[in-house]
Amino acid sequence: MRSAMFGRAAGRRGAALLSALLCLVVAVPGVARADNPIVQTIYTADPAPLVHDGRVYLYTGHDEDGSTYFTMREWRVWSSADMVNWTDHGSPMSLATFSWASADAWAGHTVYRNGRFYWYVPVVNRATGRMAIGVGVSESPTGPFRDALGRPLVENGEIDPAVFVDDNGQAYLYWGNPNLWYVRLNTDMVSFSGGPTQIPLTAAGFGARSGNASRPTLYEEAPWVYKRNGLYYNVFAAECCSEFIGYSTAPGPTGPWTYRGTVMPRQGASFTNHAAVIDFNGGSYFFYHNGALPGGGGFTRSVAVERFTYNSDGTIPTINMTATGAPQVGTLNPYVRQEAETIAWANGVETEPASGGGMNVGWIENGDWIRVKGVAFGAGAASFTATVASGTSGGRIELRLGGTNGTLVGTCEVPGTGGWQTWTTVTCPTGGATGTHDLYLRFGGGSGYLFNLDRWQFQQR
Ligand code: FUB
Repeated sequence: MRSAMFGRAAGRRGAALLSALLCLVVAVPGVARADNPIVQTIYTADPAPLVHDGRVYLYTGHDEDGSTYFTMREWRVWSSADMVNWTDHGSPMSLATFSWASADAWAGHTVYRNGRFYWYVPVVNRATGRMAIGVGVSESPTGPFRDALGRPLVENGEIDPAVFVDDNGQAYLYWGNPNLWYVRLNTDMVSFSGGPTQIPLTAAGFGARSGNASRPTLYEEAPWVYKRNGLYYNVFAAECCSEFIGYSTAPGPTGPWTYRGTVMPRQGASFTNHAAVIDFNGGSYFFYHNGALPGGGGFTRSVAVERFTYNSDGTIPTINMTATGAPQVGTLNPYVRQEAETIAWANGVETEPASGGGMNVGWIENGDWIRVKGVAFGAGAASFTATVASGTSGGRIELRLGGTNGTLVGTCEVPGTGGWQTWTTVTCPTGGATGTHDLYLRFGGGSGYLFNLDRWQFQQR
């Protein structure tokens, strides 16, 4: 996966800029630091979170580096139990999954039903040249996903599928730009009853837009439909360009909709936005995208998240983009195996598929670092173990608390192992790691790429 944002030559410029942006804050121990956007190793777009078994699985698109259009060839999955440390699960679905698709791996949505995960995505149908909606299916939230049908589920040249399953089991697929459509899905989730139906785009339902006779309402694209306390919500991208996020509510899943106003104003250096709303562990979360990473913009976007509280009447407050993001839910346990690609903030590194499954952190150079937030050491750690590989002569992992120059609680030397996927385990003693801290894995060594890191774990005193 050497095409990531901070890949080899060009990527170093991005990494240097990101370092420069961050050093102002990381140099001061104890100062809160940006956690948005969620992913720093690649550009991500079009968030679609799913809560399952105590974790949030975040399905995204992937804007290619240097893209000057919505150049997107694969989808990505991340997950978190605490909303700040996100595990990279790589790309379990791409255009190649759909033999009939030729381009545009755009905004999708994943739902769980019948023991399976169904991922609805818009892609170009090679045979017709039109946007169509396909369905990936997997028994695991992290895939791999396969084509459920071998053909589009539905095709009318419009995009941005979103699925809502009502309490009575009836599922609805919504999608559309410039129109807004729905169809009733059967319980198999890959067929439907009746035909696609247009939701009337009225000013009362979706707000009035002026100066655009062909698009008389604010509705643009990206519907996200859910139900809360008996009220149905449709949160959508409004009035391109640039887009803001608006929402409507209804007494039923098909309307009639009433426009309720702005959720997120036009902000954030991307002319599109794309929202998703979930509840997790007692909090409500609003996902969106912007152009906040170095090199970011309308075609190089990044997914971010904010926590919010509904107003007492059920309306959604105005939510602004922040660099701080959502607070951590709980802590991270360092005494169980942690994947190296579980990251609150990454500086200079990338990820790639590991030979033994999952992902590893790679492209590590002298001075790069990873922040893992809210690590609960308790009474103290005695040692640290990491699974590493190096096709050169290795380097070292400095374990620091609170900042890249924070208290050094251990240093692990990493040897050359004869290959970037030739894994070995290194262990080093640690001292002074007690209580709960942000852990910085700071990498050091000579020039060039030093080593890869697959996983790590502390041992208790
Ligand atoms: O990412 C490609 C397109 O941009 C999505 O399908 C739209 O929602 C907009 O975010």
